[in-house]
Amino acid sequence: MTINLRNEAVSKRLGGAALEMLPAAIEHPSYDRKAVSPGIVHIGLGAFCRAHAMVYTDDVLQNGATDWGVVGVDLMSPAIRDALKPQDGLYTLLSRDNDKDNLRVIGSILDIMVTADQKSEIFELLCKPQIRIVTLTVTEKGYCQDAATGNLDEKHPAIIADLANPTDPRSVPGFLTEALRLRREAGQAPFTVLVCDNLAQNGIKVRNIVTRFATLRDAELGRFIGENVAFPCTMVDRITPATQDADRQKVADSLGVMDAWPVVTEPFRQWVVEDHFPLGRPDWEKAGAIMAKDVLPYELMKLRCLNGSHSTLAYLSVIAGIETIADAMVDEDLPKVIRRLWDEDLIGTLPPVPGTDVVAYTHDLETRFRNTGVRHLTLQISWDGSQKLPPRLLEAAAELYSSGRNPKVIPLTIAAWMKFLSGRNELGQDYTVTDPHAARLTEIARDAGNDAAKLATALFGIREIFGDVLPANAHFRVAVIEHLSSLMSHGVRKTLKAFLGE
Ligand code: CS2
Repeated sequence: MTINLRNEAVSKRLGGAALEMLPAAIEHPSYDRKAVSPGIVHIGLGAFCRAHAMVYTDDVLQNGATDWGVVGVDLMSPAIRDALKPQDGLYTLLSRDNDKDNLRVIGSILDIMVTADQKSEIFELLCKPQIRIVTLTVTEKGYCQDAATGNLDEKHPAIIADLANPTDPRSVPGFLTEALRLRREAGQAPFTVLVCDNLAQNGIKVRNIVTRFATLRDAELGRFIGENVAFPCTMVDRITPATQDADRQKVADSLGVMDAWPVVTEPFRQWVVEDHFPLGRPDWEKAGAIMAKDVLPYELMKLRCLNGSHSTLAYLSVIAGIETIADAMVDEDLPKVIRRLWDEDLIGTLPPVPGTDVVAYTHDLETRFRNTGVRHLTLQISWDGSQKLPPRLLEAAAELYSSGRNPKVIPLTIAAWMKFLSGRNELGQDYTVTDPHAARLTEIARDAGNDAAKLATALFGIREIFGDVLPANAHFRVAVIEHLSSLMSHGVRKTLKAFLGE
């Protein structure tokens, strides 16, 4: 990681010793961090969890709990450890509401470890009785799932490798299975696994994935995990783009010390958690989390309305050369497209959500998307479409068709994603298609060129994305191909004008 700061005067680093020197306006832990012991291991320390679960837990520690600190684990790279360890795990959360900033230093991460060189130490920690919860934010693709069914992708290279060498895992299912096996061997009751990624019924899906992996490894271990490990479902929400150098500069200027990896986010946050924690849990409800019996209605509302409209904005914007969500929201047509997505396609598919007016929720989303303080790149949201489109929009489309209704905007989004795979926008600029299936997808796009039917037909054939039902539906196929032909021949602007004029 390179850190370029203009302000040479800021040479001191954020850390325990710097807390007392921070300007009075900067909130920071007032609890004694040295008196806090770890109760949670968190896997995947990206920006999102540091704007979300870590903040709820910081609130709990601020309220006086001392046994729910977090040890972060990264399965991929040492970058986050190398940035945060010299800061004693502290980092700054910069929450921005247009031009109003709020800065807070978060203290819930006590230590950070990396599997590449600390695997046995991490497994040892995971066998300790005081670790009662493992939380995860590893993105949709991190679970090695078949996105269309939500089942374990048994052909995934990391799964094949982990089944061949299960005591030295590199995949998330392999890692959780090995940790649970070792913990059982150590005579400890299993920790609760709390999946904080955007999958509908995330706890149920990941429970099935891990149980399946464990069964392929050893049927008895699979049975043990399936019967004894709790995987509560949860809905997570806070818009958190990747940190940019300008944000580091802003934080350094405000704090007077350097933070190698602050996180920028919006003021809004929401967390709904299924209340099933056999070994106990922090009082997250005191920090504003909703502890619920049934999380599914919240998950569907958030995944479809927020994430679904994000993907719609993202693909149309990337091909039109619009850089951020806030820019897309001042476009003359794009806000109308997502309004139609909500009103005509999505809202009708949702079960009632306790205490929530879903139409008002979509109006609040518009306000959140318009926040110019959060530079959320449309290209970032475009990542991993093969994993994101099924839970966000394709499942809703299948439900609509099966009840005799034709979705209007979802086929347009799918067409935009297909067009996006060409890797070149309408201004003639190239961008990278980031996706676990990128090689296959971009090859199909290259091969099909400007032949909409050929491109769509080849992509519909990918079962892991589209499943079997939607590609067999003539209404869906025709609608996608029509939009795709229009995007190819007339571009985004004219396609949207024609679509909105219908
Ligand atoms: C976004 C999400 O990148 C994306 O795909 O849709 O990260 C979104 O910002 C969060 O889920 C908001 O909670």
